[in-house]
Amino acid sequence: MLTRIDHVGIAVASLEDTIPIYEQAFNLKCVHQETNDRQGVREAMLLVHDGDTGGSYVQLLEPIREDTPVGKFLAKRGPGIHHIAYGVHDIDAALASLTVSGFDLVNKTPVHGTSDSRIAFIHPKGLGGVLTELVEAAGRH
Ligand code: CMX
Ligand code: CO
Repeated sequence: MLTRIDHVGIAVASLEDTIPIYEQAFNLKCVHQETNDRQGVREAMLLVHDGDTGGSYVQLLEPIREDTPVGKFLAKRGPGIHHIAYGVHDIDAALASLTVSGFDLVNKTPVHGTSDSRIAFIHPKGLGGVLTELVEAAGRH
């Protein structure tokens, strides 16, 4: 079902401050930035590896308001790893399978993600305390 690690999502207070640190530390390039109002974030994607099934990235996340998942996370825990995201070929099939298996889906149907991907979150409680995102890249369905 999973094709790759698509990204590791990291909650930060400031994209401007953190992007150069990651670029310098690992010689990464920030290849994309966007604001996702529904998710309540400004995000930056730093490419780690461009593979056959799509890219792997570090995703830096800055909240656009306090009452958002990343805003609440930062206030409670401070900066750090917020979620892991796996690539899938068919997110509808993946969600159907997880539903049958009884997992607690935050998104029962896919929502809009980075670069017009389709994404869905699975609650951390059922997955060892790790908030998990599935990503179907644009144009792959
Ligand atoms: N990782 C692990 N556990 C987390 C967590 C995270 N990122 N965020 C919250 N939790 C835990 C809390 O520690 C808390 O646990 P306890 O009950 O044991 O204390 C519990 O979940 C509830 O915490 P909360 O602060 O009250 O958070 P909410 O229930 O309001 O929301 C969640 C939690 C997962 C439903 C919410 O964060 C969510 O909907 N996330 C999906 C959307 C998202 O994260 N968007 C931003 C990223 C966008 C992108 O990647 O594109
Ligand atoms: Co993400």
